[in-house]
Parts: sequence; C-alpha cells; structure tokens
Amino acid sequence: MSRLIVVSNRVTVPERPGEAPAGGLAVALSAALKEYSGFWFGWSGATTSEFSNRIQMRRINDVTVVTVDLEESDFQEYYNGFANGTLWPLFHYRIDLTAYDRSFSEGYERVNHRFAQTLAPLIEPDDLIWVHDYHLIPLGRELRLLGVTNPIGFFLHIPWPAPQILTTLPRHRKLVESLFSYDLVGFQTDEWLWAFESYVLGEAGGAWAADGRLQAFGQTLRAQAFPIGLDLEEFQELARSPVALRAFDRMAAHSVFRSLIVGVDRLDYSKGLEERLYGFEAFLEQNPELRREVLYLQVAPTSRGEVEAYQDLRGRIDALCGRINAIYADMDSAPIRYVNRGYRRDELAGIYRAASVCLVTPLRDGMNLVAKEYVAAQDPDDPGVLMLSRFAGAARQMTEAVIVNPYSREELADGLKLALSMSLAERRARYESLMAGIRRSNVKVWRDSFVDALATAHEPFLPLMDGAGEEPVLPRARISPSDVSEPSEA
Ligand code: ADQ
Repeated sequence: MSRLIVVSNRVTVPERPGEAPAGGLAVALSAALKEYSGFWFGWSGATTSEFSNRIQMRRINDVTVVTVDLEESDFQEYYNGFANGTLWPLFHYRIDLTAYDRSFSEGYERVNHRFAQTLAPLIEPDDLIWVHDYHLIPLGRELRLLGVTNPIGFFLHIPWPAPQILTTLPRHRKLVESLFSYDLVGFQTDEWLWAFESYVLGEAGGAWAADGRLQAFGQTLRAQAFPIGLDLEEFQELARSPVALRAFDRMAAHSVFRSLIVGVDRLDYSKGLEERLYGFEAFLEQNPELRREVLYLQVAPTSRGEVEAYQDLRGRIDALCGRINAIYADMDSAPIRYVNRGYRRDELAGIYRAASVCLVTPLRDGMNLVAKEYVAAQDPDDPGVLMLSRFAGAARQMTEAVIVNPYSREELADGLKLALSMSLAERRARYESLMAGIRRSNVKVWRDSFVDALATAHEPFLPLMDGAGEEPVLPRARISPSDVSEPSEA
C-alpha cells in the first residue's frame, strides 16, 4: 500500500485520548492518519528568527509527525496575515473584514515555497500526498515546480466563496490557477463545489473535459465533494469515559429544574455568536415564563487572538453577555454562562449529553463538527435537539435538525422554543435519522473516499515544452494550452 503524506498548516495530535486538539481539522486528521503508514507534515507552532529546513520527527499516539518551525515574519504575513486576515474572512463571505495587503500574499507564497522545499526530499515515488486547507493552496504547484510527480490532492475545510466574493481578491486568478497543479480538489459540500466550478467556467474561461474533469489554465483536475465526518466510535467511547460522566454530572447538577442549552465554538466571527446571543435575548423577551427554566452555556475559547477582528469580537461578546445577564438575571440565577476557555473532548462529550438543545448557528461554516459531536453524544432514549444554521455545511446532510437562519433573531427565538418543547417521540425520530447519517458518513469514509479518488484521479504528465521544444518549462501540464481559451487577467 502507498504511504499517505498529509500536509496541513499546524500539526496537532492529541498526546492522550480525550485531549482537545486545536479545531476540527486536527480532530479529523489525527483520526484519519491512524490507519495509514506515512506521516503528517506541517508547522510545529514555534517561530524562530531565521528560517531553516531542519525538521523534527516524532511519533505521537500512533501517528508519525514531521514538523518545521516558521520564521517570525512568515508567521505574521502568512498565518496572521494572508491565511487568517485575508483568506479566512473572504471565504466566509466577510469582505468587510478582509485585509487586501500585498505583503501578506508575498509571505503566503514564501511559506508555501519553503514548505515544498522542506517536504520534497522526504517524498518517495509511491507516496500519495494530501494537502489540507486554505493556508496551503499553492503548495501543490510549488511541489510540481520542484519536480514532484506523485498524486497530489487538496481538501478545503472551509467554504469556497461565490465568484462575486472571490474576485474581490486582487490575485484571485493566480490562486485558482495554482489549484490546477493538484490531481484532485475536494470540498465539504456540493454548494462549495458548485461555487468553485462556477468560477472556473465563468471567470477563468475553463471547460468540462469529456471525462468529467475540469480544464483551465492549460491543465485539468478532478473536483468533488467529500463531506467530513466524525470518528464515531472514538467519540462515543469518549462520551462513556469517567471524565465525560463527571462533566455530565456537574452540568446536570447545575441545571436542576432548568433545561441546559449549549453552544461550543471557537471565538470566531464566522460562528455567529453575536447573532445567537441576540436570538437568545429575543427568546427571553418573548417568553417571560421560560426565563427561569433555561440556562445557556456558551463555551468559546479565544482563537487567533493576535488578529484585530478577533479582539474586537471578544469585546463585543463580553459586553453582550453582561448586558443580557444584567437584564434577565435574578438574585439566584442568570440565563447565560459564558466560558472563555476550551475543554477536553471527553469533557465536551459530557456537557453535550447534559444539554437539551445545542445551538450551532454559524453565519458560514465549511461543515461544523460540533453539530455531529452533539448528536453522537446523546442518550438514544432521551436525546436532545440540534438547532443548526442553514449556512453550515452540516445543514446539507443534517436536515432533521431544527434548521434556522442565524441572521434572523425571531427565527432563532422561534427555533429555540420549538426545540425546547419538542415531544420525546419527535426527538427520537430526528435523532435516529441524524445518527444514521453520522454513521454512514464517518471520518473513515471521508478519508478512504478521498484517498481512493486521488489514486484514480492521477494522470501521467505530458511535459509542456517551451517555444523551441527543448526544456520542459512546466512539467505538470496535462493538456495542451491550445485546448483551453484563457481570457487575459482583468
Ligand atoms: P473549525 O472551524 O475549528 O474547523 P468545527 O468543525 O466546529 O470548526 O470543529 C471544531 C472542533 O474543535 C470540534 O471537534 C470541537 O469539539 C472542537 N472545539 C470547538 N470549540 C471548542 C471549544 N470551545 N472547546 C473545546 N473544543 C472545541 C474547520 C472548519 C469547519 C470544519 C472543520 C473540519 O471551519 O467548518 O467542519 O474544519 O473540516
């Protein structure tokens, strides 16, 4: 069997089961890598004053990880800058928060080049290479330029924006062109896939090839949706652990005679936390008889705290929670408990199980694994209700949740009331269908279907010759440029 090399910005394998890695990508990848030989390559999380190609190799919890440090200026321009200050807001439809600085994109290109230089010597002829997420879009092209001819796939964990949004990026064409160095490009849902196809066909002058591949920029690729799932067995095991049971008991004791409503998110503007709080406030306003009957626990650890938009958001959330509690609290109770820290995954499992309702209401989200974790942690005999934004990728699969528009506080308030008053029979019926979907589309299915598709999407390269027909100038092109009409850059 081929080795699988997974590449992502950060490499964060939990040292022990239950420990919280930093976000959905890490959770999914450490689960995916356990059954393959190969390694996980990426940034160590440390910065140095000067870049060096020196790698660190370790084996953590059955996964081999190979890491490299970043130079301080790379970290600012690539990570805080282009990845989290430009691409993240842009891909989540927040052009009002997007930084369009040129130096950021230069840092982004530089780090992708350095990653490729460090990784290329570690690649063996039969390896499959799987690159993850918006930090590393140009990595495939950089590897190709260094002569890597292995199958290389790319998976985007976040949404792909509509062309009208993407074209606000000055070098959008270059970014999309670099994706065509991959054999396979995967998205979470059909919606993000269609947005990508729409750019390629409408903006880049691309076309469909007869075999269903997309062609543009003198190259072809296969694009497909691969919805990410949970490692269900692992998560259910965590939910039965003593740590989870203790967390469950603590939450149950704290919400006696009250229904626990829970939200678990990174403190990120894409997660719709402010809108959710306004919705909860509307619910309290409209349902005075229920004010003492509910406790809303929002767990939201600081994320990307060095980026200004995140600092501003934190200030607004603090103020909003304080204001709502000041209005609706009594001497012995307050409706909101806001916790600005993360919890271990096993503790979260216990908290989910104690909650009658989970609010997952992002304004835009690639998938959202919290929605799936909440359902997986429920007691089948007395399950809670998932309230889910229609703008989360998960809403395309989890149609039996209470689906809401997070921009409407009335809809949030009505949805919450519906969820809290739902009959046991209906909760069970919805839970059964949701669980069937989670079982069907788990993380192993996601991983294996991507890896299989990558192996078959790979095509031998036809070297593209320069004008004189001597040296191959771009050894990766698979179709002649004359097959594709390319409009000039706008
Ligand atoms: P994230 O934006 O990080 O991931 P999500 O899918 O919800 O979002 O994953 C979060 C993971 O981190 C979950 O496993 C959750 O348990 C954990 N987590 C979240 N908040 C936490 C908290 N407050 N304390 C402790 N743990 C917490 C990105 C994309 C998503 C996509 C994933 C995976 O933005 O859309 O679903 O990658 O592809």
